[in-house]
Amino acid sequence: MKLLITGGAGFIGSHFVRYILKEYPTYHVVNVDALTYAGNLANLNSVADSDRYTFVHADICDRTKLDQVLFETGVDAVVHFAAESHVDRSIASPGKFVETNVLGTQNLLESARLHGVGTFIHISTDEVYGSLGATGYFTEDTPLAPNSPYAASKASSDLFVRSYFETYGMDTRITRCSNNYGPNQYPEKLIPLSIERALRGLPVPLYGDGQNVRDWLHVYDHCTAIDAVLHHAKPGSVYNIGANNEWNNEDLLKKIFTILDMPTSQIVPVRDRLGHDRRYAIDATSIKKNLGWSPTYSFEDGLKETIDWFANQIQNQPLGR
Ligand code: NAD
Ligand code: TDX
Repeated sequence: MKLLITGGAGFIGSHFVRYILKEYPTYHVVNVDALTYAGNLANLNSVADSDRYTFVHADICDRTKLDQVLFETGVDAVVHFAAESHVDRSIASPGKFVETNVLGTQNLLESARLHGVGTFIHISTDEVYGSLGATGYFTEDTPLAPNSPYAASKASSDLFVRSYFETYGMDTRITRCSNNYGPNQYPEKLIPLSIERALRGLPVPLYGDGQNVRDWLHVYDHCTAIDAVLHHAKPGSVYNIGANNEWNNEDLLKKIFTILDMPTSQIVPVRDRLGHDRRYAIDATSIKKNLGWSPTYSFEDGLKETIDWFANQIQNQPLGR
């Protein structure tokens, strides 16, 4: 099988590129990435020389280039990670999120359709469902109610993906995952940002009252879930992915500081994020029951491994590239 992976130089995409090349020794991967601030080819050093891996430096908004790549490579499936992915950046500057996440996705769908690509997997997020109160879970039937410009752009792209299934009968599949953590994440999201700042002796910002809740999943477990969707899901399907691992931000930061054996006085409450979603929690029953997937990482081990990875990076080179 030959896969076109977009955003393969980013956090989750780079784990998935390496995962596929390792788990499927006959598969080929073509990685299309624009190398924005979040893309880092060093994430792919271990596979860069593989004759089963090709990197194409391209923007998913560039239709001519996409058509050329799809024509030349004749891929069987697209796994679409490329996106602007950070909520705070979407609040400061929403336009880019519409360009990449909405227009870029539609561009890619159209190119894939015209080149007869078999399967199109769209990597989405639980944020498209909006915010939960203290109880309840997002299921695949929860209505879309995105709150941030990032979430709105992802929900819009989900709807375009759905329309390509309904209108053209294209084999599209959507995954909606909870918050990922693990090595190689750009240090702007809560976990990598806190580890980096703690290790550098800088204040670690905690938004608002610190009681917002997220459901954390190790990036490796996200990769195995996408693998299951790629090989076993039906056209038009939607799968939620999560680990039943809810933490409020204050407790999570305290846990990180405990593992680091550092004083929590470095955690500093700051002004809340605008429109800050209170709680995300995923009901992953469907992917467990229908595709036999389940997460494998313990949060304790995954967090320690992630902290070690960042500590090692900081020792060897300055971050904030
Ligand atoms: P990331 O920001 O680490 O990486 C995004 C990648 O996409 C980068 O390599 C970047 O260079 C590339 N890219 C951005 N714009 C592009 C464009 N116009 N053309 C081509 N490439 C472009 O993101 P991530 O955290 O790895 O997230 C990957 C996907 O998973 C996104 O679609 C995101 O919405 C989704 N997701 C992320 C999380 C999470 O917790 N990080 C959770 C659920 C879903
Ligand atoms: O410095 C911080 N302090 C803080 O308290 C940052 C960066 C975040 N936070 C809070 C905001 C959220 O409640 O931590 C929580 C997690 O924030 P982010 O890491 O920015 O993630 P979130 O907004 O939950 O979105 C993430 O999960 C879903 C990813 O960024 C998205 O790409 C994904 O779709």
